Amino acid sequence: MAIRFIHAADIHLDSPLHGLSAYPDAPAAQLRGATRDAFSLLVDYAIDEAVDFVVLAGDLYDGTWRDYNTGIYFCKEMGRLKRASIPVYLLYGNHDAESEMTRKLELPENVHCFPTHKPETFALEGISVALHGQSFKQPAVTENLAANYPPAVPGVFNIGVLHTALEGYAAHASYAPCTLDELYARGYQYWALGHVHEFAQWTGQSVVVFPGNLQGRSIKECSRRGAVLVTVNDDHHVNIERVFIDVLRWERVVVDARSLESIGDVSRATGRELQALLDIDGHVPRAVRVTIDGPTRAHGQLFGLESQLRSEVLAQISAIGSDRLWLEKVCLTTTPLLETAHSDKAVGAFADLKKILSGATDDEDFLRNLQSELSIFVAKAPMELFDLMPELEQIRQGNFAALVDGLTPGLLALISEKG
Ligand SMILES: [Mn+2]
Repeated sequence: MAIRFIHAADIHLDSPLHGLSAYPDAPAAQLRGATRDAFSLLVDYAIDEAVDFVVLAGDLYDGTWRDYNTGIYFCKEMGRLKRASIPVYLLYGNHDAESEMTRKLELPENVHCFPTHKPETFALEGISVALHGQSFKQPAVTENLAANYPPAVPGVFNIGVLHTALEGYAAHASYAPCTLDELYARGYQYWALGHVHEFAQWTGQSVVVFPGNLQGRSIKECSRRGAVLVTVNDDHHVNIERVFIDVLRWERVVVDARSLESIGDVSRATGRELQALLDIDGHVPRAVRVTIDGPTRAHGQLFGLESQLRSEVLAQISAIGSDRLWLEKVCLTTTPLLETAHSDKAVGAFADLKKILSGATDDEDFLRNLQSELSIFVAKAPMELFDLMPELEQIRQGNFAALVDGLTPGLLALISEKG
């Protein structure tokens, strides 16, 4: 009979989600509860699928608990698995290393923890599986833990559980480093890894998997996330199925503005892209970063209208249904369409203007005139305006060269479009 188990890692229970708290319309309760809600869904899934066991490959916790509630919550979820007769194999990683966890609770007896002082093998009775693993004692484990893992047990399905950066993952702290070939050489059939938060899979002498983290926690952890359901046939053939159970998803939407002419066009195109997001897993709420990108005739109009653009995007979100979409940020990376749409004469005049503007920062008379005219205006400007226009602060500080540099691209773009 086939063996079926869930492999999850990097759950980071009760870790805060970042990036939406600055906005009053952010879903505070959903953000606070997301890592727990996703984990509870994973437990639901394990029970519904009646899997043989669950493997948690490190960073179950985000660090020591603020209070005992995190531990009590975890015991409750483990109790649900216990009543369903599902054992759990738990390994601690850098975030929940023994030395980091100042609080502790007794876990239900269906939970088997890998020790920190040496690798341990758990043999499952009845289904011919052996699990090998070693937890982190300190967060910064720099030795190759896998090198001391025991040889494969003959005739059973061997699973190595390991929290590791694996070689080549420069973006992740290089803990318990090892190479893919070293993992293959152990002779195990499956490696249940944790630490790298992006899904990855290799198939050689063993199947090696990072399931990725269960729930994205900021825009850096975007797109679908979850765990993997592993099915092992009698001949030890392994099938991996990704299970997406994140309860709030971070997404990056890039709107290509190349063929767009105005802020209205940009707004409508953004609305279409946001709507398309909900075609996949429409029930999962999204936190979205919108980037308007590309060379476009709309550049000059967009430049300086960031707050209107943000409102345009919010209006599109409201129309779609704001209970499923939240705006994390709007980024503007458009560039002007220069030179292309102009006659030679216009291009000549334009080039002259460009030269004047680029020389303006060295022209003391010009800067002096600018100062005397603008200073009067700045002296009268209400304080609230300083928040909306960072340029006013530059004027007050007498930083006119930076002011001219900052405004030049938008000015050129506006003029080029009028031409
Ligand atoms: Mn982690």
